[in-house]
Amino acid sequence: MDLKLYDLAGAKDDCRFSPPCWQVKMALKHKGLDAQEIPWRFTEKEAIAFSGQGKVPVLVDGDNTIVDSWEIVRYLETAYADHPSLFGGQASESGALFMKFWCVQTITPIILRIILLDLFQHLHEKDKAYFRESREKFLGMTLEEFATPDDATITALRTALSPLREVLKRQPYLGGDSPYFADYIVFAPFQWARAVSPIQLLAKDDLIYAWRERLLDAFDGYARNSFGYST
Ligand SMILES: N[C@@H](CCC(=O)N[C@@H](CS)C(=O)NCC(=O)O)C(=O)O
Repeated sequence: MDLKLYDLAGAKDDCRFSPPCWQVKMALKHKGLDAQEIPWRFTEKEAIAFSGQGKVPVLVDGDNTIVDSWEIVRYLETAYADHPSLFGGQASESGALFMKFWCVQTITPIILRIILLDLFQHLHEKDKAYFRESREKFLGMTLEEFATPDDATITALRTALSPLREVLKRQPYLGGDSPYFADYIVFAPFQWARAVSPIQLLAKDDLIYAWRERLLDAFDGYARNSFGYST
């Protein structure tokens, strides 16, 4: 087995903050697979040109190159069907797909407002101008205008997370008694924040905090042992 994962890094090689990369890394651990995690910066497009596009995660598995977190995870589920399942069936795969879009459209944008300036500080110097230009074009405003790392935004995040909290009142994971891929989807933006920002997103008595702690400890503390702030 020769798995390689191109993984977004900041100024420091071990500062790994990309949510889609975190989804894939947790999925690999769930499958019991080890990959060489190759640090990659936004402006190193030539290093992943072989994949036919310019974004990470990129997974190389022998002769196969797979891009896009969702496609990578579906590939792993099929190629490593005899390893623990990430979905457990078609219905829960569909549920995870809903979770992906809920996260990307509702949760990630609020976290971005909170951590954006800290994130910018952690970028490699060679990425900063590209990041500022591309994100300001996308946002239609400067990073500083978009960022609101204040109590009101943290409250908005905690309110938006209410559906997750309701599930966790009834069971320890979205997957029931144990995590499945949807858990890693929602966990990933918390790893994004943890890698770059000291801001406390969750109250310590929140059920979501306890769920995040369990996932930080999963796979022998794989996520907890990654570079990040104790939040
Ligand atoms: N749909 C893709 C999104 C991947 C993506 O946006 N990756 C970001 C890092 S989080 C990236 O590589 N961006 C490169 C760029 O903005 O130039 C997935 O889920 O894999």
